[in-house]
Amino acid sequence: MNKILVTGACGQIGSELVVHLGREFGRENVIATDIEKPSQHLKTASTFMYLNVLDPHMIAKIVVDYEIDAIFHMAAILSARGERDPQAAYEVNMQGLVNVLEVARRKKVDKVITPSSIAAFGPDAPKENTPDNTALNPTTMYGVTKVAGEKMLQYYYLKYGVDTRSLRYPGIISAETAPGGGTTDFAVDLYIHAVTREPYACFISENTPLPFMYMPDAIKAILQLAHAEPGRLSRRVYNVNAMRLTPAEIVASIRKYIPGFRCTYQPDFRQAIADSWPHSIDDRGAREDWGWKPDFDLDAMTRDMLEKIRGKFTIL
Ligand code: VAH
Repeated sequence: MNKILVTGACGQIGSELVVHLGREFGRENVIATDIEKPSQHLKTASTFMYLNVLDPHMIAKIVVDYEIDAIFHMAAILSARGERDPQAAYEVNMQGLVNVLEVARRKKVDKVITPSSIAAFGPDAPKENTPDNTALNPTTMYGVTKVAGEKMLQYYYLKYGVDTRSLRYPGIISAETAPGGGTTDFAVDLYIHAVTREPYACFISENTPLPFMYMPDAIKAILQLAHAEPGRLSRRVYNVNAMRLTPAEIVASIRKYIPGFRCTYQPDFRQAIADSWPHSIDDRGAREDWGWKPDFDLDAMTRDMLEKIRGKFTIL
């Protein structure tokens, strides 16, 4: 990898991934793209351009002009927003991915790395220690596009030799860029409300177990997968896991540092989405094939999150 294109660079994961890629490859070698306005941080870390992944000609132009040899395709509409507008989620998540894969095939891009999600699993998958290989019957459009996307990655690898790589992320918790339109966004909201001393009405019930990962581990995972020797990969899509957490457990961890934090629970339509997902994930494949191992547990994440969020509000 020398010249990298990132789509969805303003997103929750994309915005932090670009900073790490810029440090590793140089800002002139990382073309960060999105349809949103970039932060100053993003503009400093990379070369930013406007790109809508529904425009295959623009994707091809950037790949040719900048001699792109690897694409991190991060642009997607997440689960909750996807249930409000399933057709938009299908178009962005499916057509956007196919546009990227077609350009990669035609312009000989070496690698395409793009996230899948534990949202690819549905109610009939094992709830605890959900394995890489099991039923993939999601009940959300987001999950449907993730399953279909996984199959497209497999097809382009087998048929055209595009080195496609993917990881099924759990809920990602981060301090830098607020997530948008996800069912697991409550976990970030909890930390922000605790720091700003505002009570929070959590839209997921307190004892709902879900798989989670702290952003530094999410970045570590996708970069480890991207750098893995091709011969070590036994599959295109890997489960990755870090923590099994309920809202109540996150609140209890926060209260160790902010005792007065108040949280109530008012589940909404997103509860049914969360209930369809696994509680915990078996990621032995990633650990065995490319050495995956998370660094952060709940309290280490809480300490780091509270410090980072306090720093942001102090600056503001
Ligand atoms: C969402 N953050 O909530 C995403 C993620 C497992 C959840 O895919 O839709």
